[in-house]
Amino acid sequence: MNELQLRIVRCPPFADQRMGTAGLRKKVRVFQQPHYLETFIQAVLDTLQLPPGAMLVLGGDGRYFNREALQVLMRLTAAAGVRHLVVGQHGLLSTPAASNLIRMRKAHGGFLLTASHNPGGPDGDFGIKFNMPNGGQAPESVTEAILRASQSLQGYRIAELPAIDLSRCGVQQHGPLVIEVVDPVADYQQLMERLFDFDRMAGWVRAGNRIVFDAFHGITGPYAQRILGGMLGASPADLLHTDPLPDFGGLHPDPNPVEGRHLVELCAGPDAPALAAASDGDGDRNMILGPACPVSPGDSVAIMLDGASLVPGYRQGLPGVARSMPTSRALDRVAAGLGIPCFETPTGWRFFCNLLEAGRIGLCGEESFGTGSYHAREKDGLWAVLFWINLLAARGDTVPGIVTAHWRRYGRHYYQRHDYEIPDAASAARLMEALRSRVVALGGTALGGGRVELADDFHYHDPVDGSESPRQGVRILMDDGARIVYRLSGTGTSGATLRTYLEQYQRDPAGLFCNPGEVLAPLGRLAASVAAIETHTGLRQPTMIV
Ligand code: VG1
Ligand code: CO
Repeated sequence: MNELQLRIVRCPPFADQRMGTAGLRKKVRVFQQPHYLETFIQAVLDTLQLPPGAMLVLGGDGRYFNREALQVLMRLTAAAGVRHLVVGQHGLLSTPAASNLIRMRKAHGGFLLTASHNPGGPDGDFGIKFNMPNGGQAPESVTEAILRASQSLQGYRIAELPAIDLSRCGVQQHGPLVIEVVDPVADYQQLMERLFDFDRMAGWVRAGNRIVFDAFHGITGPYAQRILGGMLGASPADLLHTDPLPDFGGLHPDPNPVEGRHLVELCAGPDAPALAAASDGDGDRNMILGPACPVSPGDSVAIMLDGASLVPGYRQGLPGVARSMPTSRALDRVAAGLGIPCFETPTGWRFFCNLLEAGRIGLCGEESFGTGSYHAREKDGLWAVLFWINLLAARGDTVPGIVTAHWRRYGRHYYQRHDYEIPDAASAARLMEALRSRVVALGGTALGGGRVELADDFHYHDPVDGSESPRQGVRILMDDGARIVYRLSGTGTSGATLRTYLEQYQRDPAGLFCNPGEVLAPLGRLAASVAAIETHTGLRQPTMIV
């Protein structure tokens, strides 16, 4: 068998390859600079020290630069001694499907090419995540080591390979390197079949319950066609934007009520389907709506836990659950009722992985339209849609029926996120520092008509590996069930985004059906004044409310 021809390329290091909340995200043009992509991949490979002959999973969400980056990845990983690459056909794999493949194939890890819900195209964003052998994103200790490696690299090693054809499934041999091109949907579909009652769900669709799903020209189209269309019988006309496109067809694949306003409008009208849903660019987020009833992500995960015993993959009970700190505390109430622990972690899926791996939790979620379970080590958009379909079919109820019953039983957590886009990152940093310096003194004081019960900068102590993650967001908890959380986004590619998260608990049955915007407006004003947002940034209003 021929050896691979290796070439060493010398170049100065880059200083800015720190991974954020979920991987390294930069403008496509930054990744297109000579040596930029190669340096980062080399830094990952140097840090990991994979055993000779290792196996890796590669794939992405199909966005602009995916194809070119994959060819580079194959050549660098081959040069590092990897001998088996499992690659999604056409270079495509959804984030949860990639996580599953890494686990199923017992690979040594995987590179996921995606900037998730960030815009795509030549002027948009690109990104890379590295996932570990457990299928979850590299933890902070590893991403920091990768950063250090990238900052001292003097070059990289690349193998000479022909342009690899990824258009057909099957095994190719290039000298000692095996490249296995796989159907991106098949293993994922089998995984879903093990978790859900597809007969019952298909019966529910046959009974006239219509599902509308929007893939925003991201990765989930092929998955939705095969699973929602093929297995459940959803009408092809109701599966929208299902071909993955490099620029997402000009859409912004971010499943929230702003980008998905057409679904909100559809559900508000007379032709509302029984369930409408959407996912993001890389397939790990979900938005769920029913007739005149958008479901907030915090409610969604709480309702899933409440109904988990009706879904085959969860019938055996769950050891515990988790939510990211800014996510609403609706989940905590259901967990308390079941007598199971509810962990509170920093933002970003990687913090759930230790808990999932240790069997401490079986279900988890984030306010940012992300929900997942023990079945993978990433959040999973289509899985959440299937979970809801199974729940609807098993309960024989509607989305609004399930949601209002939930509020009546547990009370309602009114919830909104106000984002402020701040062009000058330095002033955003100053705002957070000023807030940090005074937050502790707020404890016990009167604020906005209530009393502050707890005020701090969230510090996470990982109960599994003992690692510490300080400074994960400023939170102010009031004695009347209100809460404000502040943090800076870790997924943007220019300027800074301040996220303020607002929550107000309402137990009174007479107050369950108010407009969230109206309920939370005073808290939004309080949040802006406590952080002096206008003084620091000049912004008088949030840039986006979800
Ligand atoms: C955002 C969300 C966070 C999510 C992350 C990745 O991070 O707030 O909850 O885990 O995106 O989601 P940030 O740092 O911008 O707030 V995605 O779908 O990348 O994969
Ligand atoms: Co995503």
